[in-house]
Amino acid sequence: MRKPRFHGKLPGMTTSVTVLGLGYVGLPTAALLASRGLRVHGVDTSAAVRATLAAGRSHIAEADVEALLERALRAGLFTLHAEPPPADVFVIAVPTPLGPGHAPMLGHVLDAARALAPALRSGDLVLLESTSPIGTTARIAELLRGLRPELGEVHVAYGPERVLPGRILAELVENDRVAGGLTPEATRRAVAFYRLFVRGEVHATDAATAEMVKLSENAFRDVNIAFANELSLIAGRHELDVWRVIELANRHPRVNILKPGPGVGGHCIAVDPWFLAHGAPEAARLIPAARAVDAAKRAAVLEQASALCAAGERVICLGLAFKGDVDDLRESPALAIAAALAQRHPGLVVAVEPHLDAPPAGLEAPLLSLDAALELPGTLLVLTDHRVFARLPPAALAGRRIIDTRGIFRRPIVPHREENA
Ligand code: SAJ
Repeated sequence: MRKPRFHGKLPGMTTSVTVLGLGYVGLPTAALLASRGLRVHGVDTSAAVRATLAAGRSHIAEADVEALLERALRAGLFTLHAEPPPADVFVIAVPTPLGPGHAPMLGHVLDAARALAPALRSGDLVLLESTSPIGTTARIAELLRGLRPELGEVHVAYGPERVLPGRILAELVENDRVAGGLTPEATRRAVAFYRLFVRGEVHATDAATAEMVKLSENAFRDVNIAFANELSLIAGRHELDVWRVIELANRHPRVNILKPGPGVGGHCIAVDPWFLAHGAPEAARLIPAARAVDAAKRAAVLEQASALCAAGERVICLGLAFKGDVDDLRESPALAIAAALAQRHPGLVVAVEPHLDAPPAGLEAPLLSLDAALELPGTLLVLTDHRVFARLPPAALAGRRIIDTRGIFRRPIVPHREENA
């Protein structure tokens, strides 16, 4: 049974929240908080982002965020700022990219902490949500103590986001959440804050555990996708259908192999495992190995397509986004493979990405609509599992060579009995 949820105000009567970083996590979170009646100050260092949002337009393609944003603006509950205004709670949701040597770059997080320091009051809660190496929350607290030594207690906690791009608003509300403070009081306040809008359970822990939980989730996924990709490489050597192998292996009650693909993309799963490995390099063996398998899978797809181009064949790359039905190109294996292929074989590569109007930076190949591309002869290289590709009728594919890295054109599962019938 679920515990009763907190529906009232926070201890200390929270009425206002300042959200630093209005990207894929910060913007939906800010809009959701405003929809719960809280006064939300949105802070972003980009004037262009602030102007777009102030006009009621979302700069991220994410279901329902724009409608929520418009309502929040109309209600006067969401305002935009270059510098953080005072508030009861500060939420930091800025990027933490990878730097040279796979080292986490904490510059944006530390800048955000420095920026909010002048607005801090004693008793405020500072909540870090950015994916961060273990120990970052403690570092923020230390930084704030150094900048505002005269303040009484400031509560600092970590509350990692777990939302899936494409379903962000729904998952913000429905998913369980982990919240860990540097002190029991910071944990209590962080848990109470999330219970204002989270319908899933909110689990209390300490800050460092919460940091490792977040990293473990994405590393788990990366290692398991790498396993599926390794199987696909092995099956290829034996000329076996890896999809069939996985389908049948997954009929075992304790086996659940993920899907192979052209490699892992996005700003999370391809990046976060390094945050774990970097903190304890001598202990981390599987995590770097999974990253190496990912690189090997990307290279294998590129070589397979490149061999066709070398023989004079046109290759039509279906999809550039890092996964199906999103417009996000960050760390996309699809884009990386298409771009490398086009660079090696100018004039022989075209791309289809229904979410874009023009080829993205780095891709020296024409971008065609799906219909226009299917008018051309050539091999179809499926790189992204967009639904619009999967729904292509068999007639549109007839007589073509297809490299289906995502398995979208496979026949539906054939039950064992029928197969043997
Ligand atoms: N992928 C495969 N095979 C699979 C599953 C995924 O190749 O079986 C690929 C996708 O095509 C994509 C990449 O992996 O390129 C990642 O996609 P995803 O849908 O697994 O995850 P993300 O990156 O969109 O979001 C992840 C989620 N984390 C987990 O599922 C553990 C999300 O809950 C996190 O909030 C998000 O990272 C984040 O921000 O950390």
